[in-house]
Amino acid sequence: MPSTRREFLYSSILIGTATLTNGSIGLSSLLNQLDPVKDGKLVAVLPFFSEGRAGIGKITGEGLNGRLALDLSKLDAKTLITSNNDFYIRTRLPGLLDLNETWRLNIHGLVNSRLSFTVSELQPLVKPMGVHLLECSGNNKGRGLGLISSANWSGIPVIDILNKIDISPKSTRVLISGFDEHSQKILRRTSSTPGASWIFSFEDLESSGAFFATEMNGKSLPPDHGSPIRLVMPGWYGCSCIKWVNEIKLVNDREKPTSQMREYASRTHQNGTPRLAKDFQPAIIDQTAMPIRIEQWLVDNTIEYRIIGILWGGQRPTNNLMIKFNFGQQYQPVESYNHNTNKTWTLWTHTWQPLNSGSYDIQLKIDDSSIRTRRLDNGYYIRTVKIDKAKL
Ligand SMILES: Nc1nc2c(c(=O)[nH]1)N[C@H]1C(S)=C(S)[C@@H](COP(=O)(O)O)O[C@H]1N2
Ligand SMILES: [Mo]
Repeated sequence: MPSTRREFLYSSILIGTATLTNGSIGLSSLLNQLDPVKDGKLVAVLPFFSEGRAGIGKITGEGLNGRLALDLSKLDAKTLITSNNDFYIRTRLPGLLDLNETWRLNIHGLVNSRLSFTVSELQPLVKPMGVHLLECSGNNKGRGLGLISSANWSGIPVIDILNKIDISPKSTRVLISGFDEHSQKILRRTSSTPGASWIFSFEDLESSGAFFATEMNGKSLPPDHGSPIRLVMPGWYGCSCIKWVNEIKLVNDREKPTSQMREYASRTHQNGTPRLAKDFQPAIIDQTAMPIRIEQWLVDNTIEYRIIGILWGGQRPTNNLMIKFNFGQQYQPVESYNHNTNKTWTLWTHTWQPLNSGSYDIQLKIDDSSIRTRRLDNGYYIRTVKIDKAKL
């Protein structure tokens, strides 16, 4: 598209701002991000119905109550790597943690000799780890489903550390713990339990490509994201990605699940709360998709909608994404996307011309029974939009 055409489109978007109705998202903030692929004029961005905006784009609370949700409505091709300031936060720096003290990673349990590393001793092992997405298993509509982000990480593969340890043959599992002593009072409504640790099999750590992150987007790890060391479990829910890691304990199959594992048992799709850590299933994010922005366009004097969404989780790329706009309707293939990684999210777009006014529940599915999609199947990510034809 010639640049003059582009400029014309951008200026018409600017004029469009004045026509925004209450509850719509400010278009000016989308100006630099929109790719006006359509020959038309963007009129409005519609909000999702019956969702909260708590802590979206603004840090709320401290310590265990601290939260920041990403504003997903602004996500586009240029912001697929979340900046350190925008990356979602679930639990801020614990009040009792003094980052000025020398950090130690202590290794003990079923080992033939204990080990301890300082951060400077670990530094030579740091490598680029690439882009990986994190999502809180408690991601919810109260925060616009914004407890999800993606960053470019550097760190140390967990396997590289395990290889330095003289592990007893009796050990079958690895307990990874982080600092989690908070000075702040725990608010009941956030229903968070202090104490952050998770138990993994050696196979979990190896096959997922688990690593101890020390850098996020080329900067040392920010305090709220687990400075100086946090675990990243690629493809697993955020609750297993322990921050402020200070302890590795080699354990066996008799080890009980940690309080964090029990707290998150249902959100990580366990069958009840298993009595032993070994009976927990990997906290893997299944293949998932949801809409993030509903754009209203004027094209050749007719209103049409462009839905922007994301596809994330899963173990292998798919081209079987389907969409429907209410129960009872037929699913149809999503128009445009190129899914080639499961490490981070992929944008998709779909044009939609609803025939009637009303409320539409946008639901997605993967038309491939060999791909597990538990949260798509149970409707977790259905989002609702209200179309009012009289207002056009
Ligand atoms: N020490 C510690 N680590 C923790 C938590 C915590 O409360 N304490 N929360 C976990 C949860 S539930 C999530 S979703 C991720 C969030 O990481 P982020 O805040 O860097 O996005 O950290 C995990 N690691
Ligand atoms: Mo989480």
